[in-house]
Amino acid sequence: MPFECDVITLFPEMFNAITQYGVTGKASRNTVFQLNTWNPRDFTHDNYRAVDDSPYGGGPGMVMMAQPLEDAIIQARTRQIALGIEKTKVIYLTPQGKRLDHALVKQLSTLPGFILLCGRYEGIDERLIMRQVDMEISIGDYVVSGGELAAMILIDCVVRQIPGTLGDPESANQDSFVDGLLDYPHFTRPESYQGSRVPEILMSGNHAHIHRWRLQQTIGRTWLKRPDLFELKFAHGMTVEEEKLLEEFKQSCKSR
Ligand code: 4G3
Repeated sequence: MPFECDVITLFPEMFNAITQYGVTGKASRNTVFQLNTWNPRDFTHDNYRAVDDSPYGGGPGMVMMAQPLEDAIIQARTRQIALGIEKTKVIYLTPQGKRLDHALVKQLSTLPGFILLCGRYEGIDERLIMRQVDMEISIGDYVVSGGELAAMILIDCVVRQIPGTLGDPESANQDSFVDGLLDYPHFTRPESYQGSRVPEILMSGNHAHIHRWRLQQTIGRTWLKRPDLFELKFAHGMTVEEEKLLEEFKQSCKSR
């Protein structure tokens, strides 16, 4: 059964970016996930096909009206129910939502599907949110011009966790953040690029040494670049081996 992704959006063509390209494009062609878009403009009844209006109370910009959005969501819900998904979740992408992280991505990837609501203009009539939205998610503390980019980031994160998306079943687990730490550095040919050489240990063929070096880079780089993640991960202390790897990393920092 594919992961069923229904999206409420004024700009359905934007989602070609994920259904046609790269890892998510392949997953779409292989029906790892199915994406359906619903345009609220198709659910308007006036001659102008208006989906927005000026805000009560005044102020700049426009607000998305509840009715076209609600009718689009009901159609999306009906389709998910027809596919056997009885209690789907409607997720609104908004800066006010719960911050997306790897744990939330993992949780969402266990669902049979979801409905994503993409806002434009200054936002959406609050009564639509009260009536239809089950969860609010934010991709980070910044604002983009529409919820579409946020929705595509969420879909990409979730789809790559679904078995069958990535060639090697291990590759989703090899990533940064999976263990709460940053990734180690990667190198490929040539051995020497603009006078800069690949670390000797990676050429040694000694896999125990290579594994130890990569673990050291993972711990060291997290300590250096993301002290917040480092604190979280090692709040209850480090093993003797981890301490040793970090001390050695700090020494190598000083000597360059
Ligand atoms: C709703 C989500 C939607 C209200 C959406 C703007 C950033 C995020 C929008 C609003 C968005 C995020 C569309 N920008 N951080 N823009 O997840 O003011």
